[in-house]
Amino acid sequence: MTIVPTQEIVLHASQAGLAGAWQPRLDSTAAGEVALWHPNANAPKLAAPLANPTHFFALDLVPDPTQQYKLWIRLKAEGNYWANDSVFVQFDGAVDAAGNSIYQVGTTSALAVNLEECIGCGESGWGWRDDAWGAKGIVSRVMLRFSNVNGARAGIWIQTREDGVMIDQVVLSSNKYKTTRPGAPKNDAVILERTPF
Ligand SMILES: [Ca+2]
Ligand SMILES: [Ca+2]
Repeated sequence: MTIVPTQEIVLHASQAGLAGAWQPRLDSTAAGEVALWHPNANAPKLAAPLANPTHFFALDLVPDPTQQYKLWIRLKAEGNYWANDSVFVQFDGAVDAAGNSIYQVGTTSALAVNLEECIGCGESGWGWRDDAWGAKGIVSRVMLRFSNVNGARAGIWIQTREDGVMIDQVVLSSNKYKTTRPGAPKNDAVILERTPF
Protein backbone atom coordinates (compact mmCIF):
# COMPACT_ATOMS: atom_id res chain seq x y z
CA MET A 1 0.00 0.00 0.00
CA THR A 2 1.26 3.46 -0.91
CA ILE A 3 0.30 6.32 1.34
CA VAL A 4 -0.02 9.49 -0.67
CA PRO A 5 0.58 12.61 1.42
CA THR A 6 -2.14 15.26 1.51
CA GLN A 7 -0.29 18.17 -0.06
CA GLU A 8 -3.12 20.42 -1.11
CA ILE A 9 -6.07 21.39 1.08
CA VAL A 10 -8.70 23.76 -0.33
CA LEU A 11 -11.50 24.91 1.95
CA HIS A 12 -14.48 26.90 0.79
CA ALA A 13 -15.61 29.37 3.42
CA SER A 14 -19.24 28.48 2.78
CA GLN A 15 -18.56 25.20 4.67
CA ALA A 16 -17.72 27.05 7.89
CA GLY A 17 -19.55 27.34 11.19
CA LEU A 18 -20.36 31.00 11.80
CA ALA A 19 -20.41 33.10 14.98
CA GLY A 20 -21.30 36.73 15.72
CA ALA A 21 -21.83 38.99 12.74
CA TRP A 22 -20.34 36.64 10.12
CA GLN A 23 -22.93 35.72 7.51
CA PRO A 24 -23.14 34.17 4.05
CA ARG A 25 -23.38 36.60 1.17
CA LEU A 26 -24.48 35.60 -2.34
CA ASP A 27 -21.66 36.53 -4.69
CA SER A 28 -21.45 35.18 -8.24
CA THR A 29 -17.67 35.69 -8.16
CA ALA A 30 -17.14 33.61 -4.99
CA ALA A 31 -16.39 29.89 -4.69
CA GLY A 32 -19.79 28.17 -4.83
CA GLU A 33 -21.23 31.67 -5.29
CA VAL A 34 -21.16 32.25 -1.52
CA ALA A 35 -18.75 34.48 0.38
CA LEU A 36 -18.61 34.87 4.13
CA TRP A 37 -18.92 38.46 5.25
CA HIS A 38 -18.73 40.53 8.39
CA PRO A 39 -20.68 43.63 7.32
CA ASN A 40 -18.84 46.88 7.92
CA ALA A 41 -19.99 48.65 11.07
CA ASN A 42 -16.92 50.92 11.33
CA ALA A 43 -15.62 49.17 14.43
CA PRO A 44 -12.01 50.10 15.15
CA LYS A 45 -9.36 47.68 13.97
CA LEU A 46 -8.58 45.06 16.60
CA ALA A 47 -5.06 45.66 17.92
CA ALA A 48 -4.51 42.04 18.92
CA PRO A 49 -6.25 38.69 18.46
CA LEU A 50 -8.89 37.75 21.02
CA ALA A 51 -8.68 34.50 22.99
CA ASN A 52 -12.47 34.45 23.09
CA PRO A 53 -13.72 36.20 19.94
CA THR A 54 -17.35 37.11 19.26
CA HIS A 55 -17.05 37.38 15.48
CA PHE A 56 -15.40 34.40 13.82
CA PHE A 57 -15.90 31.35 11.64
CA ALA A 58 -14.39 27.88 11.94
CA LEU A 59 -13.42 25.36 9.28
CA ASP A 60 -12.55 21.70 9.81
CA LEU A 61 -9.77 19.98 7.94
CA VAL A 62 -7.78 16.77 8.05
CA PRO A 63 -4.13 17.81 7.67
CA ASP A 64 -1.29 15.41 7.04
CA PRO A 65 1.15 15.46 10.01
CA THR A 66 4.06 14.69 7.66
CA GLN A 67 3.56 17.91 5.70
CA GLN A 68 4.59 21.55 6.18
CA TYR A 69 1.85 23.81 4.91
CA LYS A 70 1.72 27.36 3.63
CA LEU A 71 -1.49 29.30 4.31
CA TRP A 72 -3.32 31.37 1.69
CA ILE A 73 -6.65 33.14 2.06
CA ARG A 74 -8.76 34.82 -0.62
CA LEU A 75 -10.31 38.01 0.70
CA LYS A 76 -12.36 40.91 -0.56
CA ALA A 77 -12.99 44.28 1.13
CA GLU A 78 -16.41 45.91 1.27
CA GLY A 79 -16.11 49.01 -0.94
CA ASN A 80 -12.49 48.00 -1.72
CA TYR A 81 -11.67 49.96 1.43
CA TRP A 82 -8.54 49.37 3.50
CA ALA A 83 -10.37 49.46 6.83
CA ASN A 84 -12.58 46.53 5.70
CA ASP A 85 -9.96 43.97 4.84
CA SER A 86 -8.26 42.03 7.62
CA VAL A 87 -8.61 39.01 9.89
CA PHE A 88 -6.70 37.08 12.52
CA VAL A 89 -6.16 33.37 11.85
CA GLN A 90 -5.80 30.71 14.55
CA PHE A 91 -5.49 26.95 14.42
CA ASP A 92 -6.46 23.91 16.36
CA GLY A 93 -3.46 21.58 16.33
CA ALA A 94 -0.83 23.70 14.54
CA VAL A 95 2.79 23.38 15.64
CA ASP A 96 6.11 24.81 14.56
CA ALA A 97 9.06 22.77 13.28
CA ALA A 98 10.07 21.99 16.90
CA GLY A 99 6.59 20.71 17.75
CA ASN A 100 5.53 23.69 19.86
CA SER A 101 1.92 24.86 19.57
CA ILE A 102 1.54 28.04 17.55
CA TYR A 103 -1.33 30.42 16.75
CA GLN A 104 -3.67 28.31 18.87
CA VAL A 105 -7.40 28.82 19.16
CA GLY A 106 -8.14 30.21 22.63
CA THR A 107 -4.93 32.26 22.84
CA THR A 108 -3.97 35.80 21.85
CA SER A 109 -1.51 34.52 19.25
CA ALA A 110 -2.55 34.54 15.58
CA LEU A 111 -1.47 35.25 12.05
CA ALA A 112 -2.72 38.63 10.81
CA VAL A 113 -3.88 38.67 7.20
CA ASN A 114 -4.63 42.01 5.51
CA LEU A 115 -5.83 42.16 1.90
CA GLU A 116 -4.00 45.35 0.95
CA GLU A 117 -0.31 44.49 0.70
CA CYS A 118 1.02 47.84 1.91
CA ILE A 119 -0.11 51.40 2.57
CA GLY A 120 -1.06 52.73 -0.86
CA CYS A 121 -0.85 49.31 -2.59
CA GLY A 122 -4.61 49.49 -3.05
CA GLU A 123 -7.17 46.70 -3.32
CA SER A 124 -9.74 45.70 -5.88
CA GLY A 125 -12.07 42.71 -5.77
CA TRP A 126 -10.75 39.36 -4.60
CA GLY A 127 -7.09 38.83 -3.71
CA TRP A 128 -4.95 35.98 -2.33
CA ARG A 129 -2.92 36.91 0.74
CA ASP A 130 -0.91 35.49 3.60
CA ASP A 131 0.42 37.09 6.78
CA ALA A 132 3.14 39.12 5.05
CA TRP A 133 2.69 42.89 4.93
CA GLY A 134 4.46 45.99 3.69
CA ALA A 135 5.33 45.63 0.00
CA LYS A 136 3.84 44.58 -3.34
CA GLY A 137 4.26 40.87 -4.04
CA ILE A 138 5.47 40.15 -0.50
CA VAL A 139 5.19 36.50 0.64
CA SER A 140 5.45 35.19 4.21
CA ARG A 141 7.77 32.33 5.11
CA VAL A 142 5.55 31.05 7.93
CA MET A 143 4.93 27.32 7.55
CA LEU A 144 2.54 25.22 9.58
CA ARG A 145 2.63 21.63 10.74
CA PHE A 146 -0.21 19.84 12.44
CA SER A 147 0.39 17.46 15.30
CA ASN A 148 -2.90 15.66 14.82
CA VAL A 149 -2.05 12.15 13.74
CA ASN A 150 -4.08 9.30 12.27
CA GLY A 151 -6.37 11.58 10.32
CA ALA A 152 -7.65 13.46 13.32
CA ARG A 153 -9.51 16.63 12.50
CA ALA A 154 -7.89 20.01 12.97
CA GLY A 155 -9.41 23.41 12.62
CA ILE A 156 -8.87 26.91 11.34
CA TRP A 157 -10.59 29.74 13.17
CA ILE A 158 -10.75 33.10 11.46
CA GLN A 159 -11.76 36.10 13.57
CA THR A 160 -12.54 39.63 12.48
CA ARG A 161 -9.76 42.19 12.75
CA GLU A 162 -11.47 44.84 10.60
CA ASP A 163 -15.19 44.55 9.87
CA GLY A 164 -16.35 44.73 6.26
CA VAL A 165 -14.07 41.85 5.31
CA MET A 166 -15.17 38.94 3.06
CA ILE A 167 -13.54 35.52 2.53
CA ASP A 168 -14.38 32.70 0.14
CA GLN A 169 -11.38 30.30 0.10
CA VAL A 170 -8.66 29.06 2.44
CA VAL A 171 -5.74 27.01 1.13
CA LEU A 172 -3.04 25.01 2.88
CA SER A 173 -0.37 23.81 0.48
CA SER A 174 2.83 21.85 1.01
CA ASN A 175 3.69 21.69 -2.68
CA LYS A 176 1.83 23.58 -5.39
CA TYR A 177 1.44 26.87 -3.56
CA LYS A 178 4.28 26.52 -1.08
CA THR A 179 5.98 29.70 -2.29
CA THR A 180 3.58 31.20 -4.83
CA ARG A 181 0.03 32.39 -4.29
CA PRO A 182 -2.83 30.50 -5.96
CA GLY A 183 -3.96 33.66 -7.74
CA ALA A 184 -3.52 37.41 -7.89
CA PRO A 185 -3.50 39.87 -4.95
CA LYS A 186 -6.07 42.02 -6.82
CA ASN A 187 -8.93 41.41 -9.28
CA ASP A 188 -8.50 37.66 -8.82
CA ALA A 189 -10.79 35.08 -10.43
CA VAL A 190 -9.19 31.81 -9.26
CA ILE A 191 -11.59 29.31 -7.73
CA LEU A 192 -10.01 26.04 -6.64
CA GLU A 193 -11.85 22.76 -6.25
CA ARG A 194 -12.75 22.05 -2.65
CA THR A 195 -10.97 19.16 -0.91
CA PRO A 196 -13.54 16.69 0.41
CA PHE A 197 -13.09 15.45 4.00
CA1 LIG B 1 -6.73 46.99 6.68
CA1 LIG C 1 -14.43 48.30 8.79
